[in-house]
Amino acid sequence: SAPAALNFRSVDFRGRSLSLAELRAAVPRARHQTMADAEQKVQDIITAVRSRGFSALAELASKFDGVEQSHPRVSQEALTQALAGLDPDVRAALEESISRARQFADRQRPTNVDVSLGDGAVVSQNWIPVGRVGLYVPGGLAPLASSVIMNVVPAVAAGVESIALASPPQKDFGGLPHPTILAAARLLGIDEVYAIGGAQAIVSFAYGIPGSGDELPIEPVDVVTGPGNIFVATAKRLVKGVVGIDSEAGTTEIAILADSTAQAPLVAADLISQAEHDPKAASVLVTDSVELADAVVLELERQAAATKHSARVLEALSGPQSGVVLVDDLEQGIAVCNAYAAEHLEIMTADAAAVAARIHNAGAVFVGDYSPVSLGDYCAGSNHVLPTSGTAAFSSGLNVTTFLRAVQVINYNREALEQVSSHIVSLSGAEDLPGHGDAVRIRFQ
Ligand code: HSO
Ligand code: ZN
Repeated sequence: SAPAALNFRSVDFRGRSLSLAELRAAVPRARHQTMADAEQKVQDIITAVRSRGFSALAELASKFDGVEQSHPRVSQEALTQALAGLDPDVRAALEESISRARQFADRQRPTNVDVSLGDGAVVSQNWIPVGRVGLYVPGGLAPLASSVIMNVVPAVAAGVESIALASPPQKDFGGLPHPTILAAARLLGIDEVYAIGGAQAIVSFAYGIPGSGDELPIEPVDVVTGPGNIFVATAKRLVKGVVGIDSEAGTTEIAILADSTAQAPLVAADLISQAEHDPKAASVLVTDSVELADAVVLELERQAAATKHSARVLEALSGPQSGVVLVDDLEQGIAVCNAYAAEHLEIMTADAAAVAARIHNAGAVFVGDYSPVSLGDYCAGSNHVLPTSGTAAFSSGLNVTTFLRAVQVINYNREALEQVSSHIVSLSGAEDLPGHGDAVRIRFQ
């Protein structure tokens, strides 16, 4: 079918002084209704999976993936075969990506602290890995083998002992996840892999699935991570509290802050690179240059027509979640970007590093013409599982601390406790909790 025409919307903020709340409301965004619809669908999946376990998973695999499944666990032979059949160039690329991700992750582990607050009074903070994690790797519109790396490497660096991975079953591959995804899992030494798609994978990890007879169970996990579409992100939001999550890493977004020095062909190519993920993906240009905005629209038209996933790209670029935001100057541009809190923010301005330093809301910041999002997606060493839809204002991209908890340890001796005992008694009285004070006093009677 002929691709739709490009309709890259334009929002004009010039000459308007908008509050943070007004900026947030006015930036291009997906409509709220889409979120509510997804929530209802995911709620139904939670109910089905929790009440009917593997038989619900089989029904969902049939309905969404067109695959008939008896048990979703992928065999060791399938993992071994996938690695054996992996294209050598792709293997070399995965290995380079793994090596860079490891070097960065290994340095992220926070150090424990022991603080002495007087003789015999020590408090410590110890970073401890969670016991078991469930990692999700998308495979719907594209098989994101690189997401295996982005999930697994920080979990291993954190010291997580039990790691399970899920990715959608593929009709074209005998109901298994995509072979490149299986090969990447094998390369990283992961042997617990499931062919489960989208929201149902998140739900299976969060609640676990009991086995019966010789059917292996899926043990519940402590933390679920991974990128995905709106259904995956919604599932993570709904199971949060039952388990920990990394962030709501949903339908991808790119914002580019550019001035008149930016090169329109590069700006357009990067906007298209993320629009390619999903017809609902967001590509936003923020600029104080009308000339650049016009040049980018021409480039988008030219490049989008020629790209492989043209229809998907044009739909994403033409949606209400995409467009150009015209600003008075860089100052206002920075305010818009901080209000938008993009998953990925590229800075293509004069002195890009100085501008980047003023960004405090973004999943990840890409500085200058030679740090495109594609670099971060595959091979920068940084992580591509990042908070979307404005959640970067309060959550972080996937990293080693996603899999760690800070446990505080309190170790006072008799003299050290005695020194503060009167303060404890006073505060316990002030809070009308005298039992708290008594628990200290009894030690000195
Ligand atoms: N841009 C996606 C990640 C990805 N891209 C994987 C290609 N492969 C979300 O950050
Ligand atoms: Zn991408």
